[in-house]
Amino acid sequence: MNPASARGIPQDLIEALRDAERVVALTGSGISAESGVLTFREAQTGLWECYDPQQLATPEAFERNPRLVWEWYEWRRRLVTEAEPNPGHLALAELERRVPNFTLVTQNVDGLHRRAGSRDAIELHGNILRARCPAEEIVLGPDQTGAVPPLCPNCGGPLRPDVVWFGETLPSAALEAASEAARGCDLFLSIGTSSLVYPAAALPYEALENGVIIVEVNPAETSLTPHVDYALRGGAAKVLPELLRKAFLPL
Ligand code: BV8
Repeated sequence: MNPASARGIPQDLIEALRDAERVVALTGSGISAESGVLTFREAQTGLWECYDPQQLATPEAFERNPRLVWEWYEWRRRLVTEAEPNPGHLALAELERRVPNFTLVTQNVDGLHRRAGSRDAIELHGNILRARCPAEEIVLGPDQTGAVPPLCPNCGGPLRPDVVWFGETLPSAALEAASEAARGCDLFLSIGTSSLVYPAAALPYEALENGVIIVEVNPAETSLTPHVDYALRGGAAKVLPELLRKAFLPL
């Protein structure tokens, strides 16, 4: 399908969003780019520039060098804590209030959607602000022990970031809820994701199979682009507020 690549936002999309009963938004690290948070595939900086995130975000890396992996997450935790939600995050929190049935699904672990006011974001890949004990499946807040990585207060084993690493399965309840929402919605927004990481990247195709209108918001083309109805070329922090303004301006 050749998407309407939008210089402006097509009127029929504005009306489709205004009339939609059930909307799903899937976000990736691109929506946090304008908050100053590196996207997952951008080159890292400083101490971490010689590391490939995909090599660090694995259980094998943590097994091999728990201190290195924990310190990488500490660095990222500090970055996201200093970051602020941007108008793209805020627009999705507003959309949740405007649409009768809205589901936000995020691949991001930065917690910025919650800070922007989104109430029920489905965090498919976990949350970097939480840690957990793999042996006891308990989830803890920030560490007090000072060890690196911190130790579980119950069993004394090393805690790990409460995120899903490559090679690990996603939380089944979260994935099932996201999949059900994608299959049953009227309009699906894919925002700020290269659509490369599965099984999250399968969600827009599940919507497509059910005749759902698919909209992509991304300054660049992705593997999903040929399949969408509308490809809005631009940053989420600009495109999303504009889309909402046009769809929900006081009539
Ligand atoms: C699993 C948490 C069972 C950690 C992350 C087929 C089926 C199933 C699995 C696989 C499969 N093929 C391969 C696999 C394995 C793997 C996978 O998908 N690999 C890819 C690379 C091929 N999947 C898994 O391992 C998953 N587990 O399936 O278990 C299994 C196990 C083994 C083998 C088979 C099956 C687990 C995946 C979860 C990994 N954890 N994060 C952490 O963050 O530290 S994923 C990580 O990538 C982040 O969560 C990130 O969100 C996510 C996806 O990346 P994007 O968000 O898309 O970010 P990216 O940088 O790529 O793109 C940014 C986009 O934004 C760009 O398009 C850019 O143009 C755009 N952009 C930039 N600026 C803006 C913007 N957009 C809008 N506005 C802007 N201003």
